[in-house]
Amino acid sequence: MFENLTDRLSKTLKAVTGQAKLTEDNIKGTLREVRMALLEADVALPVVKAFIERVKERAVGQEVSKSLSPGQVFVKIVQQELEAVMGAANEELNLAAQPPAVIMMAGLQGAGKTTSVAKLSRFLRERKKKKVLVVSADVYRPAAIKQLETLAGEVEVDFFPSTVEQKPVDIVNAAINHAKVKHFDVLIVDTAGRLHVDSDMMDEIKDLHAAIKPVETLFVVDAMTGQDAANTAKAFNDVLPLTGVVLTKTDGDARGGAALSVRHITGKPIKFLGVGEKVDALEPFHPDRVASRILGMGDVLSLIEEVEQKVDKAKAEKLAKKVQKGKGFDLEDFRDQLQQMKNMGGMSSLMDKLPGMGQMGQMMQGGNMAGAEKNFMQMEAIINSMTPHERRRPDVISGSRKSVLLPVPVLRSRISTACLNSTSRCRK
Ligand SMILES: Nc1nc2c(ncn2[C@@H]2O[C@H](COP(=O)(O)OP(=O)(O)O)[C@@H](O)[C@H]2O)c(=O)[nH]1
Ligand SMILES: [Mg+2]
Repeated sequence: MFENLTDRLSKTLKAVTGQAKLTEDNIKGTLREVRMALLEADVALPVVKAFIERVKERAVGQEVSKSLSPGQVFVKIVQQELEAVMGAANEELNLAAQPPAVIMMAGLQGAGKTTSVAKLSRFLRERKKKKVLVVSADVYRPAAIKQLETLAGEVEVDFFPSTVEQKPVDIVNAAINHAKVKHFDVLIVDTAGRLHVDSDMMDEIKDLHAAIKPVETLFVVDAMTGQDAANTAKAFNDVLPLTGVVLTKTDGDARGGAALSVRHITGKPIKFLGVGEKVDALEPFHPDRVASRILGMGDVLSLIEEVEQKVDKAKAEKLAKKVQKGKGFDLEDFRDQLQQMKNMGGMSSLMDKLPGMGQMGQMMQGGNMAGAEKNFMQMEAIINSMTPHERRRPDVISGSRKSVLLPVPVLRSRISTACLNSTSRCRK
């Protein structure tokens, strides 16, 4: 999902990350690029405008953080605003109701309602340990009822039978009674596809909603319809009080306009993403993770935050000054660096969070990475075993301990220059 948008945005933002300074000019240029990228991804215009406005407002006159370059600050703002536009945090289903908690699905023909009923049943049964009953109120197509029955069998939840001769309200009331008697936690109601301009069909679902009072009314919509997904959701929401959106077919959507528009346009959160045809292809929607994915940054923002929290900025500056003054880098300094890296979760954790490094990290995990981490630990132990004098004067270190430190280029040069000016103790 989001391949095109990710491509465009990460290129644009890469250019600004390196900038030492953010000026009105380079912000303007970058914002223009971001705006184009969003429009090409079919994000709704009001969303694009509001987004750009917010980023601009925050980026100009942004206090520059101690640990981040202005370019990085800009990327962080874009990330945070992407999250904000999509709705800050994952919104779970609200199932706090007298059982059965009724969930009603609504949407256009072919949006993925029936498939999503099955996926959601499976999710609730497996992950939330709920006893789930499903029922079809799609009385216009006999095949639709049969489809739900088959899917219910596949995900191993109970199916409440219905026929095309029945009225939707009667079907669902009977299912609710059955669920009460049999102690089901959740009842999911599948409905027929309808257009928001079809007033008879909209009246039908309004009446059904009023009669069964679902705790969740989910609008199921195809991500590939882009900003239209948000507009249709809004039109439905005007008639039917929706509690959330299931965005389907995101596996086929390279643009991402729907994911970005729905919240802003409808005021309702996306609660789940459909990510494939299979019954397990459902993911709770996490705006923060999706924002990272869109920026093609892996989880670099957590990394930035970690650097801010965990790297001792004052120590780093002192070291930089020391090195600049030609006082050199001793083993105390090296140990500090090792410890700071350890604070951040070690090398493999760093690699994992780097953009495009996910796979590389995995490849290295088994071999080189583990070896490197072990080396670092060994070095730290050796340095810890030294006297403060030895740490400041690596030249006095004797042979076997020295050989462990020699693979580190910066230490090798320190040790060998020190050795040139030193006594025989060093030469071994
Ligand atoms: N690739 C993909 N296909 C999906 C997804 N959700 C549903 N579909 C497909 O969309 C088509 C219509 O789904 P269906 O549940 O019958 O739609 P309904 O008319 O709204 O009930 C079916 O072929 C599904 O397999 C999804 O997340 N990804
Ligand atoms: Mg259906």
